[in-house]
Amino acid sequence: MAKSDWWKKSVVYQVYPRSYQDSNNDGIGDLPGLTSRLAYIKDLGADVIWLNPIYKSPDKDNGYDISDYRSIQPEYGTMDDFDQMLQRAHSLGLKIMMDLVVNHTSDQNKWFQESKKSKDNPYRDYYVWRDPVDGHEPNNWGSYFNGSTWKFDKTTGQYYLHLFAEGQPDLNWENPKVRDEVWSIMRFWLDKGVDGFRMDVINLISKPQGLPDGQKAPDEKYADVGKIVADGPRLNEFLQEMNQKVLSKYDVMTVGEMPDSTPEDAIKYTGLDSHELNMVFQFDHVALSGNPDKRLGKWYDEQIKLVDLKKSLSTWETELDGKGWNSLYWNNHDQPRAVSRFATDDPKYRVKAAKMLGTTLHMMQGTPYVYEGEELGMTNVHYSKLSQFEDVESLNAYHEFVDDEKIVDKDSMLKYLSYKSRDNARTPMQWDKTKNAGFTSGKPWFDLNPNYQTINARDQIEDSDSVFSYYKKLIDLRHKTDLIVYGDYELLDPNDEEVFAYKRRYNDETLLVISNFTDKEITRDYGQKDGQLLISNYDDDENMNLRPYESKVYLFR
Ligand code: TEU
Repeated sequence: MAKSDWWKKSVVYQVYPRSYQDSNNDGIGDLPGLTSRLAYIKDLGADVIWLNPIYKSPDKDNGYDISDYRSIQPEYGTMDDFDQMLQRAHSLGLKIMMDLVVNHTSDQNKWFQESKKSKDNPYRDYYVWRDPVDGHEPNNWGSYFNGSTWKFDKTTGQYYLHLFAEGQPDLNWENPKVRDEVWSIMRFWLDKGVDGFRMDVINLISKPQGLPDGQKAPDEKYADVGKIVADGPRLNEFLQEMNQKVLSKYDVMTVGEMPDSTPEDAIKYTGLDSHELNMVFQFDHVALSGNPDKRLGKWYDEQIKLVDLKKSLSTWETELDGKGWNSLYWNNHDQPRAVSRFATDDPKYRVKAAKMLGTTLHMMQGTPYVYEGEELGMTNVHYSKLSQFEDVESLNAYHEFVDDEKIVDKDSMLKYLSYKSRDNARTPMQWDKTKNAGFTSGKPWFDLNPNYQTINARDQIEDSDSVFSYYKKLIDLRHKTDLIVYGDYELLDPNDEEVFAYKRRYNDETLLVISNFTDKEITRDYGQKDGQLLISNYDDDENMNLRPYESKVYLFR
Protein backbone atom coordinates (compact mmCIF):
# COMPACT_ATOMS: atom_id res chain seq x y z
CA MET A 1 0.00 0.00 0.00
CA ALA A 2 1.35 3.45 -0.92
CA LYS A 3 1.74 5.48 2.21
CA SER A 4 2.52 9.11 2.79
CA ASP A 5 4.19 10.77 5.72
CA TRP A 6 1.15 12.78 6.80
CA TRP A 7 1.98 11.92 10.41
CA LYS A 8 5.22 13.93 10.13
CA LYS A 9 3.26 17.06 9.28
CA SER A 10 0.54 16.53 11.86
CA VAL A 11 -0.07 18.00 15.28
CA VAL A 12 -1.66 15.67 17.83
CA TYR A 13 -4.06 16.74 20.57
CA GLN A 14 -4.34 14.36 23.53
CA VAL A 15 -7.71 13.79 25.19
CA TYR A 16 -7.97 12.20 28.64
CA PRO A 17 -11.65 11.31 28.27
CA ARG A 18 -12.41 11.03 31.98
CA SER A 19 -11.58 14.71 32.46
CA TYR A 20 -12.60 16.25 29.13
CA GLN A 21 -16.36 16.80 28.95
CA ASP A 22 -19.23 15.14 30.77
CA SER A 23 -22.54 14.92 28.87
CA ASN A 24 -24.82 13.05 31.32
CA ASN A 25 -23.95 14.74 34.62
CA ASP A 26 -22.43 11.71 36.32
CA GLY A 27 -19.27 13.75 36.90
CA ILE A 28 -17.16 11.68 34.48
CA GLY A 29 -16.15 12.82 31.01
CA ASP A 30 -17.54 10.66 28.19
CA LEU A 31 -17.65 10.06 24.44
CA PRO A 32 -20.73 12.17 23.64
CA GLY A 33 -19.01 14.94 25.64
CA LEU A 34 -15.92 14.61 23.49
CA THR A 35 -18.04 14.61 20.31
CA SER A 36 -19.52 17.93 21.40
CA ARG A 37 -16.01 19.39 21.73
CA LEU A 38 -14.49 18.13 18.47
CA ALA A 39 -15.13 21.48 16.79
CA TYR A 40 -12.96 23.13 19.48
CA ILE A 41 -10.07 20.78 18.70
CA LYS A 42 -10.53 21.44 15.00
CA ASP A 43 -10.51 25.18 15.67
CA LEU A 44 -7.19 24.84 17.46
CA GLY A 45 -5.83 23.31 14.27
CA ALA A 46 -4.85 19.82 15.46
CA ASP A 47 -4.93 17.00 12.91
CA VAL A 48 -5.05 13.92 15.11
CA ILE A 49 -6.57 13.12 18.50
CA TRP A 50 -4.85 10.63 20.75
CA LEU A 51 -7.58 9.21 22.94
CA ASN A 52 -6.50 7.66 26.26
CA PRO A 53 -8.09 4.24 26.94
CA ILE A 54 -11.89 4.08 26.70
CA TYR A 55 -12.20 0.28 26.96
CA LYS A 56 -13.93 -1.67 29.68
CA SER A 57 -11.78 -1.53 32.81
CA PRO A 58 -12.04 -1.77 36.61
CA ASP A 59 -10.03 1.49 36.56
CA LYS A 60 -7.28 0.56 39.01
CA ASP A 61 -5.03 2.64 36.78
CA ASN A 62 -7.61 4.84 35.03
CA GLY A 63 -8.22 2.60 32.04
CA TYR A 64 -4.69 1.19 31.63
CA ASP A 65 -6.01 -2.07 33.07
CA ILE A 66 -8.31 -3.39 30.37
CA SER A 67 -10.83 -6.14 31.07
CA ASP A 68 -12.40 -6.21 27.60
CA TYR A 69 -10.58 -4.80 24.56
CA ARG A 70 -13.69 -4.81 22.37
CA SER A 71 -16.14 -2.92 24.56
CA ILE A 72 -16.48 0.63 25.76
CA GLN A 73 -16.33 1.47 29.46
CA PRO A 74 -20.03 2.11 30.28
CA GLU A 75 -19.17 5.42 32.01
CA TYR A 76 -17.85 6.65 28.66
CA GLY A 77 -20.90 5.56 26.65
CA THR A 78 -21.67 2.82 24.14
CA MET A 79 -20.10 1.51 20.96
CA ASP A 80 -22.68 3.60 19.09
CA ASP A 81 -21.38 6.68 20.89
CA PHE A 82 -17.87 5.72 19.83
CA ASP A 83 -18.92 5.24 16.20
CA GLN A 84 -20.66 8.60 16.19
CA MET A 85 -17.62 10.29 17.67
CA LEU A 86 -15.39 8.71 15.01
CA GLN A 87 -17.72 9.69 12.22
CA ARG A 88 -18.01 13.28 13.44
CA ALA A 89 -14.23 13.52 13.83
CA HIS A 90 -13.71 12.25 10.30
CA SER A 91 -16.27 14.65 8.90
CA LEU A 92 -14.28 17.49 10.47
CA GLY A 93 -11.04 16.11 9.00
CA LEU A 94 -9.73 14.93 12.39
CA LYS A 95 -8.09 11.53 12.81
CA ILE A 96 -8.48 9.35 15.89
CA MET A 97 -5.52 7.48 17.37
CA MET A 98 -6.41 4.87 20.00
CA ASP A 99 -4.40 3.77 23.02
CA LEU A 100 -3.25 0.17 22.65
CA VAL A 101 -2.40 -1.27 26.07
CA VAL A 102 -1.05 -4.76 25.50
CA ASN A 103 1.98 -5.17 27.73
CA HIS A 104 -0.56 -6.11 30.40
CA THR A 105 -4.30 -6.55 30.90
CA SER A 106 -6.53 -6.13 33.92
CA ASP A 107 -6.68 -9.02 36.40
CA GLN A 108 -10.42 -8.95 35.62
CA ASN A 109 -9.79 -9.78 31.96
CA LYS A 110 -11.30 -13.16 31.08
CA TRP A 111 -7.88 -14.41 29.93
CA PHE A 112 -6.44 -13.80 33.39
CA GLN A 113 -9.51 -15.12 35.18
CA GLU A 114 -8.99 -18.37 33.26
CA SER A 115 -5.22 -18.32 33.54
CA LYS A 116 -5.23 -18.26 37.33
CA LYS A 117 -7.61 -21.23 37.65
CA SER A 118 -5.04 -24.01 37.15
CA LYS A 119 -1.59 -24.72 35.78
CA ASP A 120 -3.05 -26.59 32.83
CA ASN A 121 -5.70 -24.07 31.88
CA PRO A 122 -5.46 -23.22 28.13
CA TYR A 123 -4.89 -19.55 29.11
CA ARG A 124 -2.15 -20.31 31.68
CA ASP A 125 0.61 -19.30 29.28
CA TYR A 126 -1.05 -16.02 28.37
CA TYR A 127 0.69 -14.59 31.45
CA VAL A 128 4.05 -14.98 33.16
CA TRP A 129 3.83 -17.43 36.08
CA ARG A 130 6.80 -18.65 38.16
CA ASP A 131 7.40 -20.83 41.21
CA PRO A 132 8.61 -19.19 44.43
CA VAL A 133 12.38 -19.27 44.94
CA ASP A 134 13.38 -20.17 48.52
CA GLY A 135 9.86 -19.23 49.62
CA HIS A 136 9.90 -15.73 48.13
CA GLU A 137 9.55 -13.84 44.84
CA PRO A 138 11.24 -15.35 41.77
CA ASN A 139 13.57 -12.34 41.33
CA ASN A 140 14.38 -8.86 42.68
CA TRP A 141 12.51 -6.73 40.16
CA GLY A 142 10.74 -3.64 41.54
CA SER A 143 7.46 -2.51 40.00
CA TYR A 144 7.03 0.88 38.29
CA PHE A 145 4.35 1.47 40.91
CA ASN A 146 6.49 0.40 43.90
CA GLY A 147 6.91 -2.94 45.68
CA SER A 148 7.83 -6.18 43.93
CA THR A 149 6.73 -6.98 40.35
CA TRP A 150 5.49 -10.37 41.61
CA LYS A 151 2.20 -11.25 43.26
CA PHE A 152 1.63 -14.65 44.88
CA ASP A 153 -1.56 -16.47 43.94
CA LYS A 154 -2.70 -19.13 46.42
CA THR A 155 -4.81 -21.16 43.96
CA THR A 156 -1.79 -22.59 42.15
CA GLY A 157 1.02 -21.62 44.52
CA GLN A 158 2.82 -19.53 41.90
CA TYR A 159 3.64 -15.87 41.42
CA TYR A 160 2.49 -13.80 38.42
CA LEU A 161 4.45 -10.90 36.95
CA HIS A 162 3.11 -7.32 36.98
CA LEU A 163 5.48 -4.51 35.97
CA PHE A 164 2.81 -1.98 37.02
CA ALA A 165 0.01 -2.38 39.64
CA GLU A 166 -1.04 -5.77 41.02
CA GLY A 167 -4.23 -5.52 38.99
CA GLN A 168 -2.16 -5.28 35.77
CA PRO A 169 -0.67 -8.74 35.07
CA ASP A 170 1.87 -8.80 32.21
CA LEU A 171 1.00 -10.72 29.06
CA ASN A 172 3.42 -13.41 27.91
CA TRP A 173 4.47 -12.25 24.44
CA GLU A 174 6.58 -15.38 23.96
CA ASN A 175 3.28 -17.19 23.43
CA PRO A 176 2.24 -16.89 19.72
CA LYS A 177 -1.42 -17.14 20.75
CA VAL A 178 -1.07 -13.92 22.75
CA ARG A 179 0.40 -12.16 19.73
CA ASP A 180 -2.44 -13.39 17.52
CA GLU A 181 -4.96 -12.07 20.03
CA VAL A 182 -3.30 -8.66 19.91
CA TRP A 183 -3.26 -8.58 16.10
CA SER A 184 -6.94 -9.43 16.13
CA ILE A 185 -7.79 -6.62 18.57
CA MET A 186 -5.85 -4.19 16.39
CA ARG A 187 -7.75 -5.30 13.27
CA PHE A 188 -11.06 -4.92 15.10
CA TRP A 189 -10.41 -1.21 15.71
CA LEU A 190 -8.67 -0.52 12.41
CA ASP A 191 -11.56 -2.06 10.50
CA LYS A 192 -13.85 0.35 12.30
CA GLY A 193 -11.79 3.12 10.73
CA VAL A 194 -9.54 4.36 13.52
CA ASP A 195 -6.40 6.08 12.27
CA GLY A 196 -3.66 4.65 14.43
CA PHE A 197 -2.39 3.56 17.79
CA ARG A 198 -0.36 5.00 20.62
CA MET A 199 1.19 1.84 22.06
CA ASP A 200 1.52 1.83 25.81
CA VAL A 201 4.99 0.81 27.11
CA ILE A 202 5.48 -1.21 23.94
CA ASN A 203 9.23 -1.51 24.52
CA LEU A 204 8.61 -3.59 27.67
CA ILE A 205 6.84 -6.54 25.99
CA SER A 206 9.90 -8.74 25.41
CA LYS A 207 11.30 -9.87 28.76
CA PRO A 208 14.92 -11.07 29.01
CA GLN A 209 15.30 -14.85 28.79
CA GLY A 210 15.38 -16.48 32.22
CA LEU A 211 14.11 -13.30 33.97
CA PRO A 212 17.44 -12.69 35.75
CA ASP A 213 17.90 -10.51 38.85
CA GLY A 214 18.80 -6.90 38.10
CA GLN A 215 21.54 -4.76 39.61
CA LYS A 216 20.66 -2.67 42.62
CA ALA A 217 22.43 -0.59 45.21
CA PRO A 218 22.70 -2.16 48.70
CA ASP A 219 20.28 0.39 50.15
CA GLU A 220 17.66 -0.31 47.48
CA LYS A 221 14.98 -2.89 48.12
CA TYR A 222 14.33 -3.76 44.49
CA ALA A 223 16.09 -3.42 41.15
CA ASP A 224 14.77 -0.83 38.66
CA VAL A 225 12.74 -2.99 36.30
CA GLY A 226 12.80 -0.46 33.45
CA LYS A 227 16.55 -0.91 33.04
CA ILE A 228 16.10 -4.68 32.90
CA VAL A 229 13.14 -5.21 30.60
CA ALA A 230 13.20 -2.20 28.24
CA ASP A 231 14.12 -3.03 24.64
CA GLY A 232 14.27 -6.77 25.26
CA PRO A 233 15.75 -9.43 22.96
CA ARG A 234 12.67 -10.13 20.82
CA LEU A 235 11.19 -6.63 20.66
CA ASN A 236 12.21 -5.92 17.06
CA GLU A 237 10.95 -9.30 15.98
CA PHE A 238 7.55 -8.75 17.66
CA LEU A 239 7.18 -5.27 16.19
CA GLN A 240 8.08 -6.56 12.73
CA GLU A 241 5.51 -9.29 13.03
CA MET A 242 2.94 -6.68 14.06
CA ASN A 243 3.86 -4.63 11.05
CA GLN A 244 3.70 -7.49 8.56
CA LYS A 245 0.50 -8.97 9.87
CA VAL A 246 -1.43 -5.81 10.64
CA LEU A 247 0.00 -2.32 10.22
CA SER A 248 1.33 -2.70 6.67
CA LYS A 249 -2.23 -3.21 5.48
CA TYR A 250 -3.49 0.18 6.71
CA ASP A 251 -2.38 3.81 6.24
CA VAL A 252 -2.24 4.70 9.93
CA MET A 253 -0.06 6.47 12.46
CA THR A 254 1.76 4.60 15.20
CA VAL A 255 3.70 5.88 18.18
CA GLY A 256 5.48 3.61 20.61
CA GLU A 257 5.69 4.76 24.21
CA MET A 258 9.20 3.76 25.22
CA PRO A 259 10.50 4.49 28.71
CA ASP A 260 14.29 3.97 28.98
CA SER A 261 14.84 3.74 25.21
CA THR A 262 17.86 5.47 23.70
CA PRO A 263 18.07 7.29 20.34
CA GLU A 264 19.77 4.18 18.90
CA ASP A 265 16.82 2.05 19.96
CA ALA A 266 14.39 4.58 18.53
CA ILE A 267 16.18 4.52 15.17
CA LYS A 268 15.76 0.75 15.12
CA TYR A 269 12.00 0.96 15.64
CA THR A 270 11.20 4.03 13.54
CA GLY A 271 14.01 3.88 10.98
CA LEU A 272 13.44 3.86 7.27
CA ASP A 273 14.65 0.26 6.98
CA SER A 274 12.78 -1.28 9.86
CA HIS A 275 9.19 -0.21 9.09
CA GLU A 276 8.09 -1.03 12.60
CA LEU A 277 6.55 2.14 14.03
CA ASN A 278 6.31 5.75 12.84
CA MET A 279 7.63 7.45 15.96
CA VAL A 280 8.52 7.06 19.62
CA PHE A 281 7.67 8.77 22.86
CA GLN A 282 10.95 8.91 24.67
CA PHE A 283 11.29 9.81 28.35
CA ASP A 284 14.73 11.43 28.64
CA HIS A 285 13.68 15.02 29.25
CA VAL A 286 10.80 14.15 31.59
CA ALA A 287 12.96 11.70 33.53
CA LEU A 288 15.57 14.35 34.43
CA SER A 289 15.20 14.95 38.12
CA GLY A 290 18.36 16.03 39.84
CA ASN A 291 17.34 14.08 42.92
CA PRO A 292 20.42 13.17 44.97
CA ASP A 293 18.53 10.25 46.58
CA LYS A 294 18.20 7.70 43.79
CA ARG A 295 15.87 5.56 45.87
CA LEU A 296 13.14 8.16 45.45
CA GLY A 297 13.27 8.03 41.66
CA LYS A 298 11.10 10.75 40.13
CA TRP A 299 9.98 12.14 43.50
CA TYR A 300 11.60 15.56 43.90
CA ASP A 301 10.57 19.17 43.54
CA GLU A 302 13.46 21.09 42.09
CA GLN A 303 13.17 22.58 38.62
CA ILE A 304 15.35 20.91 36.01
CA LYS A 305 18.44 22.90 34.97
CA LEU A 306 17.98 24.46 31.55
CA VAL A 307 21.39 23.25 30.39
CA ASP A 308 20.35 19.64 31.09
CA LEU A 309 16.98 20.08 29.45
CA LYS A 310 18.58 21.53 26.32
CA LYS A 311 21.10 18.73 26.15
CA SER A 312 18.44 16.06 26.44
CA LEU A 313 16.05 17.46 23.83
CA SER A 314 18.87 18.38 21.46
CA THR A 315 20.45 14.93 21.56
CA TRP A 316 17.21 13.43 20.27
CA GLU A 317 16.87 16.15 17.61
CA THR A 318 20.31 15.59 16.15
CA GLU A 319 20.57 11.83 16.52
CA LEU A 320 17.22 11.06 14.90
CA ASP A 321 17.57 13.59 12.06
CA GLY A 322 17.21 11.75 8.76
CA LYS A 323 17.17 8.36 10.51
CA GLY A 324 14.07 8.10 12.71
CA TRP A 325 11.20 10.20 13.99
CA ASN A 326 10.44 11.63 17.42
CA SER A 327 7.37 12.92 19.26
CA LEU A 328 7.58 16.35 20.88
CA TYR A 329 5.85 16.81 24.22
CA TRP A 330 6.13 18.77 27.44
CA ASN A 331 3.39 16.94 29.30
CA ASN A 332 0.72 14.26 29.11
CA HIS A 333 -1.60 12.43 31.53
CA ASP A 334 1.46 11.03 33.38
CA GLN A 335 3.33 14.29 33.85
CA PRO A 336 2.79 17.52 35.76
CA ARG A 337 1.55 20.56 33.86
CA ALA A 338 4.22 21.98 31.53
CA VAL A 339 4.04 25.61 32.57
CA SER A 340 4.35 24.76 36.29
CA ARG A 341 7.19 22.34 35.73
CA PHE A 342 9.42 23.83 33.04
CA ALA A 343 8.73 27.57 33.45
CA THR A 344 6.44 29.26 35.98
CA ASP A 345 2.76 29.41 36.84
CA ASP A 346 3.16 32.71 38.68
CA PRO A 347 0.12 34.69 37.37
CA LYS A 348 2.45 37.56 36.52
CA TYR A 349 4.26 35.51 33.87
CA ARG A 350 2.10 32.44 33.21
CA VAL A 351 0.73 33.51 29.82
CA LYS A 352 4.13 34.54 28.46
CA ALA A 353 5.75 31.43 29.91
CA ALA A 354 3.16 29.05 28.40
CA LYS A 355 3.62 30.65 24.98
CA MET A 356 7.39 30.51 25.35
CA LEU A 357 7.30 26.76 26.05
CA GLY A 358 4.94 26.22 23.11
CA THR A 359 7.29 28.07 20.76
CA THR A 360 10.36 26.23 21.97
CA LEU A 361 8.81 22.82 21.35
CA HIS A 362 6.70 23.45 18.23
CA MET A 363 9.64 24.76 16.19
CA MET A 364 11.58 21.48 16.67
CA GLN A 365 11.74 18.46 14.38
CA GLY A 366 9.20 15.79 15.32
CA THR A 367 5.44 15.51 15.72
CA PRO A 368 4.12 17.88 18.44
CA TYR A 369 1.60 16.66 21.02
CA VAL A 370 -0.63 19.10 22.89
CA TYR A 371 -2.11 17.70 26.10
CA GLU A 372 -5.66 18.90 26.88
CA GLY A 373 -5.53 22.26 28.65
CA GLU A 374 -1.90 22.92 27.70
CA GLU A 375 -3.30 25.16 24.95
CA LEU A 376 -4.82 27.28 27.75
CA GLY A 377 -1.71 27.28 29.92
CA MET A 378 -3.45 25.15 32.58
CA THR A 379 -1.32 24.74 35.73
CA ASN A 380 -0.55 22.21 38.45
CA VAL A 381 -3.27 22.01 41.08
CA HIS A 382 -0.89 22.43 44.07
CA TYR A 383 -2.46 19.93 46.45
CA SER A 384 -1.02 19.83 49.95
CA LYS A 385 -2.89 16.95 51.66
CA LEU A 386 -2.55 13.24 50.95
CA SER A 387 -6.33 12.81 50.86
CA GLN A 388 -6.48 15.06 47.78
CA PHE A 389 -4.46 12.64 45.63
CA GLU A 390 -6.04 9.67 43.93
CA ASP A 391 -3.45 8.29 41.47
CA VAL A 392 -2.16 4.76 42.20
CA GLU A 393 1.46 5.68 41.42
CA SER A 394 1.43 8.66 43.81
CA LEU A 395 -0.31 6.83 46.66
CA ASN A 396 1.86 3.71 46.40
CA ALA A 397 5.03 5.81 46.40
CA TYR A 398 3.91 7.77 49.47
CA HIS A 399 3.09 4.62 51.43
CA GLU A 400 6.31 2.85 50.49
CA PHE A 401 8.71 5.74 51.10
CA VAL A 402 7.02 7.45 54.07
CA ASP A 403 5.14 4.68 55.91
CA ASP A 404 7.10 1.49 55.15
CA GLU A 405 10.72 2.39 54.42
CA LYS A 406 10.73 5.76 56.22
CA ILE A 407 13.34 7.19 53.84
CA VAL A 408 11.63 10.55 53.47
CA ASP A 409 9.55 12.67 55.82
CA LYS A 410 5.86 13.29 55.25
CA ASP A 411 6.09 17.00 54.44
CA SER A 412 8.86 16.58 51.86
CA MET A 413 7.02 13.74 50.16
CA LEU A 414 3.84 15.82 49.98
CA LYS A 415 5.83 18.62 48.37
CA TYR A 416 7.18 16.12 45.82
CA LEU A 417 3.68 14.80 45.09
CA SER A 418 2.40 18.32 44.70
CA TYR A 419 5.07 19.08 42.10
CA LYS A 420 5.25 15.76 40.26
CA SER A 421 2.05 13.76 40.76
CA ARG A 422 0.20 12.59 37.68
CA ASP A 423 -2.94 13.98 39.33
CA ASN A 424 -1.82 17.46 38.26
CA ALA A 425 -2.65 16.54 34.68
CA ARG A 426 -5.94 14.89 35.51
CA THR A 427 -8.05 17.69 36.94
CA PRO A 428 -10.99 18.35 34.58
CA MET A 429 -10.73 20.56 31.53
CA GLN A 430 -11.51 24.22 32.19
CA TRP A 431 -14.12 25.24 29.63
CA ASP A 432 -15.66 28.38 31.14
CA LYS A 433 -16.39 30.30 34.34
CA THR A 434 -19.64 28.52 35.24
CA LYS A 435 -19.90 25.90 38.00
CA ASN A 436 -17.26 23.16 37.59
CA ALA A 437 -15.90 25.10 34.62
CA GLY A 438 -18.58 23.68 32.34
CA PHE A 439 -17.05 20.20 32.66
CA THR A 440 -20.09 18.73 34.43
CA SER A 441 -23.21 19.87 36.21
CA GLY A 442 -22.95 16.82 38.48
CA LYS A 443 -20.28 16.14 41.09
CA PRO A 444 -16.92 15.92 39.27
CA TRP A 445 -15.01 12.63 39.74
CA PHE A 446 -11.98 14.74 40.62
CA ASP A 447 -11.95 18.31 41.94
CA LEU A 448 -11.24 21.08 39.48
CA ASN A 449 -8.34 23.43 39.74
CA PRO A 450 -10.02 26.52 41.29
CA ASN A 451 -8.16 28.78 38.88
CA TYR A 452 -10.75 28.11 36.14
CA GLN A 453 -12.15 31.54 36.89
CA THR A 454 -9.08 33.03 35.24
CA ILE A 455 -7.92 30.14 33.01
CA ASN A 456 -10.64 28.79 30.73
CA ALA A 457 -11.34 28.10 27.07
CA ARG A 458 -14.31 30.44 26.63
CA ASP A 459 -12.26 33.54 27.56
CA GLN A 460 -9.27 32.46 25.52
CA ILE A 461 -11.04 31.61 22.28
CA GLU A 462 -12.29 35.18 22.11
CA ASP A 463 -8.97 36.76 23.07
CA SER A 464 -6.49 37.17 20.21
CA ASP A 465 -3.67 37.51 22.76
CA SER A 466 -4.45 34.27 24.67
CA VAL A 467 -2.34 31.13 24.96
CA PHE A 468 -5.03 29.37 22.86
CA SER A 469 -4.77 31.91 20.02
CA TYR A 470 -0.99 31.66 20.15
CA TYR A 471 -1.05 27.84 19.91
CA LYS A 472 -3.33 28.22 16.87
CA LYS A 473 -0.65 30.36 15.23
CA LEU A 474 2.12 27.90 16.10
CA ILE A 475 0.17 25.00 14.61
CA ASP A 476 -0.73 26.98 11.51
CA LEU A 477 2.90 27.95 11.01
CA ARG A 478 3.97 24.30 11.04
CA HIS A 479 1.30 23.39 8.51
CA LYS A 480 2.56 26.09 6.15
CA THR A 481 6.31 25.64 6.59
CA ASP A 482 8.32 22.64 5.39
CA LEU A 483 11.38 24.06 7.12
CA ILE A 484 9.68 23.48 10.50
CA VAL A 485 8.72 19.93 9.58
CA TYR A 486 11.88 18.72 7.86
CA GLY A 487 14.73 21.08 8.74
CA ASP A 488 17.81 19.86 10.57
CA TYR A 489 18.68 21.15 14.03
CA GLU A 490 21.56 22.88 15.75
CA LEU A 491 21.63 23.90 19.41
CA LEU A 492 23.31 27.28 20.04
CA ASP A 493 25.28 27.99 23.20
CA PRO A 494 24.64 24.71 25.04
CA ASN A 495 26.03 26.09 28.30
CA ASP A 496 23.82 29.18 28.43
CA GLU A 497 21.79 28.73 31.62
CA GLU A 498 19.13 31.30 30.69
CA VAL A 499 18.34 31.00 27.00
CA PHE A 500 17.30 28.07 24.82
CA ALA A 501 18.34 29.01 21.27
CA TYR A 502 18.57 26.80 18.20
CA LYS A 503 18.62 26.87 14.44
CA ARG A 504 16.80 24.77 11.88
CA ARG A 505 17.95 24.55 8.24
CA TYR A 506 16.18 23.28 5.12
CA ASN A 507 17.24 23.95 1.53
CA ASP A 508 18.38 27.60 1.58
CA GLU A 509 16.35 28.70 4.55
CA THR A 510 17.23 29.00 8.22
CA LEU A 511 15.01 29.38 11.24
CA LEU A 512 16.32 30.90 14.47
CA VAL A 513 14.43 30.21 17.69
CA ILE A 514 15.26 32.17 20.86
CA SER A 515 13.57 31.58 24.22
CA ASN A 516 14.33 33.35 27.47
CA PHE A 517 13.60 30.83 30.26
CA THR A 518 13.99 33.43 33.03
CA ASP A 519 11.90 36.22 34.53
CA LYS A 520 14.75 38.66 33.90
CA GLU A 521 15.49 41.04 31.08
CA ILE A 522 18.70 39.93 29.34
CA THR A 523 20.43 40.46 26.01
CA ARG A 524 21.71 38.00 23.44
CA ASP A 525 22.91 38.42 19.88
CA TYR A 526 22.50 35.57 17.41
CA GLY A 527 22.36 37.92 14.42
CA GLN A 528 18.59 38.24 14.69
CA LYS A 529 18.63 41.79 13.36
CA ASP A 530 18.98 40.38 9.81
CA GLY A 531 16.09 37.95 10.12
CA GLN A 532 12.38 38.29 9.48
CA LEU A 533 10.32 37.87 12.65
CA LEU A 534 7.81 35.02 12.16
CA ILE A 535 6.20 34.79 15.57
CA SER A 536 6.82 36.13 19.07
CA ASN A 537 5.00 36.24 22.40
CA TYR A 538 5.48 40.01 22.81
CA ASP A 539 3.77 42.74 20.76
CA ASP A 540 6.95 44.30 19.49
CA ASP A 541 10.54 43.25 18.93
CA GLU A 542 13.42 44.76 20.87
CA ASN A 543 15.89 42.68 18.87
CA MET A 544 18.84 41.74 21.11
CA ASN A 545 16.85 42.54 24.22
CA LEU A 546 14.97 39.57 25.68
CA ARG A 547 12.20 40.35 28.15
CA PRO A 548 10.95 37.84 30.79
CA TYR A 549 9.99 34.55 29.11
CA GLU A 550 10.22 36.18 25.69
CA SER A 551 10.33 33.79 22.79
CA LYS A 552 10.77 34.66 19.13
CA VAL A 553 11.34 32.97 15.82
CA TYR A 554 13.17 34.48 12.84
CA LEU A 555 13.42 33.35 9.24
CA PHE A 556 16.55 33.89 7.12
CA ARG A 557 16.48 33.34 3.35
O1 TEU B 1 3.05 4.83 31.35
C1 TEU B 1 4.29 4.20 31.30
C2 TEU B 1 5.21 4.56 32.34
O2 TEU B 1 6.37 4.24 32.25
C3 TEU B 1 4.67 5.25 33.54
O3 TEU B 1 4.86 4.42 34.61
C4 TEU B 1 5.39 6.49 33.76
O4 TEU B 1 6.74 6.22 33.98
C5 TEU B 1 4.86 7.15 34.98
O5 TEU B 1 3.49 7.29 34.86
C6 TEU B 1 5.46 8.51 35.13
O6 TEU B 1 5.73 8.66 36.44
C7 TEU B 1 2.00 4.19 30.68
C8 TEU B 1 0.73 5.02 30.79
O7 TEU B 1 0.93 6.23 30.10
C9 TEU B 1 0.39 5.20 32.23
O8 TEU B 1 -0.70 6.05 32.42
C10 TEU B 1 0.10 3.83 32.79
O9 TEU B 1 -0.10 3.92 34.16
C11 TEU B 1 1.25 2.85 32.53
O10 TEU B 1 1.74 2.90 31.19
C12 TEU B 1 0.77 1.43 32.74
O11 TEU B 1 -0.11 1.08 31.73
